[in-house]
Amino acid sequence: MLDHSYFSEQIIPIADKVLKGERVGQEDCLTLYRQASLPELGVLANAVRERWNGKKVFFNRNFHIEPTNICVNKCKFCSYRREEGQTGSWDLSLDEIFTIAQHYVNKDITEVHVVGGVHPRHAFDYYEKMIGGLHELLPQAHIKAFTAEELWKMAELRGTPVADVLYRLQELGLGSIPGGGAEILDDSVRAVICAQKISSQIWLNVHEQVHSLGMPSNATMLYGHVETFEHRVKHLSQLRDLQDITKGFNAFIPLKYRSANNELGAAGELAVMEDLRNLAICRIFLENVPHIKAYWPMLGKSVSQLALAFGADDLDGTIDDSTKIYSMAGAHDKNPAMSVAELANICRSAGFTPVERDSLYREIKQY
Ligand code: V47
Repeated sequence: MLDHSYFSEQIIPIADKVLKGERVGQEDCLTLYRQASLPELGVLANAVRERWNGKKVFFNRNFHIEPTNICVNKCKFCSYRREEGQTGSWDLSLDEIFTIAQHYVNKDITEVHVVGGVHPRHAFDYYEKMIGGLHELLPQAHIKAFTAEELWKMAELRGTPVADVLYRLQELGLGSIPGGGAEILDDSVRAVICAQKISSQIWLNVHEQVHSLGMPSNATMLYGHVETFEHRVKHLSQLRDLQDITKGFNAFIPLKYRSANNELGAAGELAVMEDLRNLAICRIFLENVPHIKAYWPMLGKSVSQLALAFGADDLDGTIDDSTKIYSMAGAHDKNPAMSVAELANICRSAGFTPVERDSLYREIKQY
C-alpha cells in the first residue's frame, strides 16, 4: 500500500479509490485536472496501467493510407483539408491506393490504417473496392479504416443506414475502425471547432454499432484548444459509459492539438507538462479501457517515451512515413517512421517490456 503522505489533502480520497481499484467520479476527475500534481498523477495512472498491462508496452507494424485530403468539413483545427482543385489537394484513385499497398506485399506488416477527408462525391463502390482490394492484396493485415465521421457521411451519400455500410465493409475485410472524429464530445464545442461534423451522439452511436457487429474500435480526444476541463470530463464520461455497455474500445488516444497552418492557430499549444497530466488523468478515469496510446507521430518520440511513465502502454506502430496529418499541423517529425528495433529500444530504455502486438492486442513477440 502506498504512503498517503505522498498525496496532498484534496487528492487523498481520490488516490484511495484509484489504489483500491475503484472508479473515480466526474467531480474527482475535475479535481484531478484542477489540483493534482504531475507526480501524484503519475503514481495513480501507473497503478491503473499496471493492473491492465503490467510493464508491457505494445506496438505494431503498420502503415497508413490517406486516400484524400479533400473534405466537405471545414474543421478549424485541421491543417490537412483542401478544396477540390486547390493546390496541395489529392484524391487517390483505387489504382494509386493499390500501388501503395503493393509495396507492403510480402512484408511483415500486420495493420493498414486508412483515414482521409470526407470526399463530397465518391460513390460507395469506391470504398467497397478499396477495402476488398486491400484485403485481397494484404490478406494477413488487419484493416482499420474510416472514422465514424467518414462512415456516417458515406451512408448519407449512399442513402442507407450506417449499419448497412458497416456490415458490407466488414464482409469485404474491414476489421475495426480508428478513433478519429471524436474531437470533443460536446455539441457546443463542436459548433465552434468542427461545425459540419456529425454530433457527439451520432459519433457514439456509430461506435456502438461497430461494436455490436463484433468489431473493436478506438476513441480519441482532441484537447488543448477551446475546450474546458469540464468538456474533457464529459467526453471521457460518455466514452466510459459506452465502454460499460459494449466493451468494444481497445484503446484511447489523447490527441494534442497542434497549431500550425490552421484557423485555431492563435490558441497556441499546451505545455508538455499538461499533455502528461491529461494523459495520466485519462488513464485513471477510463479504468475500463484496456489501452492508452501515446501516438508518437503527434507527440514526438521523446514525449511518447515519457508518456509511458504516465499511463500509456501503447506506442502505435512503425508508420513507415505514411501519414501527413500531423506534420502538416506542425508535429516535429516530418517523415514519421520507426523501426521495430527503435520502438523496442524506446520501451526498454524507459524500463518497460516491448511487445509487438496485432491489431487486437494479441502478442506476437516480446523483445
Ligand atoms: O479526428 C486533426 C486529429 C484525428 C489536428 O485509432 C489533429 O489508432 C491535433 O483519429 N492537431 C484523426 N490533432 C487521427 C486519428 C488517429 C490517429 C492515430 C491513431 C488512431 C487510432 C486514430 O486527428 C482527427 C483529429 O482529432 N487532428 N488535426 C491538429 N491540428
